[in-house]
Amino acid sequence: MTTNAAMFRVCPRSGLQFHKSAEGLIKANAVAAVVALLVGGLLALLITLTRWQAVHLVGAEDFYMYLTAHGLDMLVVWVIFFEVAILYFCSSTLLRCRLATPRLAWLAFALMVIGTVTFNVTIFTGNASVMMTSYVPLPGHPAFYLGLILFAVGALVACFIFMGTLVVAKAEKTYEGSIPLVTFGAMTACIIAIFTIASGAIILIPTFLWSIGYINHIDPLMYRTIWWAFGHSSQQINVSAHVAVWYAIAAIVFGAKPMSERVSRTAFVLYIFFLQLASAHHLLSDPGLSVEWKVFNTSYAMYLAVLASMIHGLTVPGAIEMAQREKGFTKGLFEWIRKAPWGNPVFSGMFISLMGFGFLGGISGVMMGTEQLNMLIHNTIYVPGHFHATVVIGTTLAFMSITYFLLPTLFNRELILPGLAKWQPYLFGLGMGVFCLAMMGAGTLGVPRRHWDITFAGAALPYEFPGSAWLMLAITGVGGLVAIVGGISYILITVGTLLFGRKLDEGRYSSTGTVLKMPALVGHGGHGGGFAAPGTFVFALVFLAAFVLYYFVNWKYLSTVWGLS
Ligand code: HEM
Ligand SMILES: [Cu+2]
Repeated sequence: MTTNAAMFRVCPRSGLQFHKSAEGLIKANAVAAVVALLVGGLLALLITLTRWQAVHLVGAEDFYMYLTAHGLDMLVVWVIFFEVAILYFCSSTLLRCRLATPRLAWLAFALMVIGTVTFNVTIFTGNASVMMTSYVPLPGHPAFYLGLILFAVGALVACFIFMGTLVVAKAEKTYEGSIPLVTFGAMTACIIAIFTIASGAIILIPTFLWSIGYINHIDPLMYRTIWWAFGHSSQQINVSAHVAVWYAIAAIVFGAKPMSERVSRTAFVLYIFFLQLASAHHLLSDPGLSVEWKVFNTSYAMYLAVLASMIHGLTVPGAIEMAQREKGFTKGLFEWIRKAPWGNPVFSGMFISLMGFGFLGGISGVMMGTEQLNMLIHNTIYVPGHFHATVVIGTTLAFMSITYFLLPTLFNRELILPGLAKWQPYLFGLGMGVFCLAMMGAGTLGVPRRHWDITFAGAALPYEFPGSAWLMLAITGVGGLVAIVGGISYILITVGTLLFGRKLDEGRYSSTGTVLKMPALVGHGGHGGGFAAPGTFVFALVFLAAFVLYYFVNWKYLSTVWGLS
């Protein structure tokens, strides 16, 4: 038992213990995230209907403006606000302790909001259609960079508050043993975030000074190299955070324990060690960097980070399989997954997130990260095809799924429209799956990314894409629309639940907290010979086969586009 002035309540439905100040902050950050998702989603609709060449909705200037805002509001604002909520939840709530310095956390929140408003206003007044990568010497208005910097400072403060809360929990002995795996995953995300934001500062502060005329030259190659130390690493934050969410959901829905705590923790540590060098995969087609540098960094370093994701991709379903088998779903290889709660969006969203991230995002990512194969798809629409599989199906859908758990526990509201909620992950995840595959198809045919008009009307050097490219773009449009319907459903359900959902008993606040008792640090064990999770093992073999096949097909394809033989 710990006693202090802080106020705690225990959620009667989940047994989670919420610290009152942390609770308000988690809610505020999550709500800000959903608002950003709404804005980004409306823009997604407009740009999707423009890339669908037969519709070609908005004009060129608006297209680049909306694309810039879409990229930032989604990948920066929605994702990072939600991650801050996750950090506070995984420290204060999971460790049953008070949040360190809640006032400072509100300041961080305010900085992030002010930053968001600043760069959005700059973009929407037509002053910074520089895409989310804002490569120099493409100029944006100083307020654009300033907005990003303010946002980043806020996020950095939030990271330190997370770390501070871990210290508080340890000092006030609110848990026994080591921190839970989910908190460990959040800590990984936080460590990476600190590195990431530092890289962002190193490049964006000089760029801001350049935009106000204080510095007269920024080397474009240096900009790109450091920008990607920031841009790539921030994706590894997302991966760590959504993997932590997968583990959390496996535990929440199935009571699943990790197959091996040690293996899972080691896999998180691999992210920390190997992600920075792997950033080189964004520079594979850049002149000025040596082949040795590119090959070394993308081979050894990148594959170790990939290994980590594959470990999580195996151990999360493996843990679910073992928990299901213990409940008696032991028939054949797959009864455990057939009888999983497919109508529960917390589970279905998480599982689609895992499969989509692995099969679509993972395999395409390794292909693109290979120096020679990168030439096939560099700067084509294949690239957004790949990363919508990672950040949208992977990260965004994982965050959506955990929301369905947070609404009744953190917000104490009963979900409205449960029928729609059942379908939401399928609409969003499967729509996105089609969208991503079709984009990758169009990219393989050479269709460029970030391009308003691939008919090249009036261009000096015309080019005709094969008819199948137009078909792919149409399928992209349709898949995108289905996903957008899924996204709108999510927003409708979450906002509607906050406003109109039936209020649930929230438990009483008191000034005493309880200690978190961890299960012993061992896996299930005791299964003797044979595989503990044979169904998952079969999934892994299918994954491997798909991987090898796809990789091989691309080498074959490369040999045909490269008329050397
Ligand atoms: C229904 C959901 C979504 C749809 C239909 C959608 C659609 C699109 C389209 C059509 C593009 C333009 C591709 C190009 O021409 O190069 C794009 C770009 C992008 N999207 Fe999405 N998107 C969705 C959700 C998201 C989410 C949730 C994120 C982040 C978490 C995201 C991040 C991005 C980024 C970073 C870009 C690239 C911006 C740039 O090139 O600077 N999108 N999206
Ligand atoms: Cu990357």
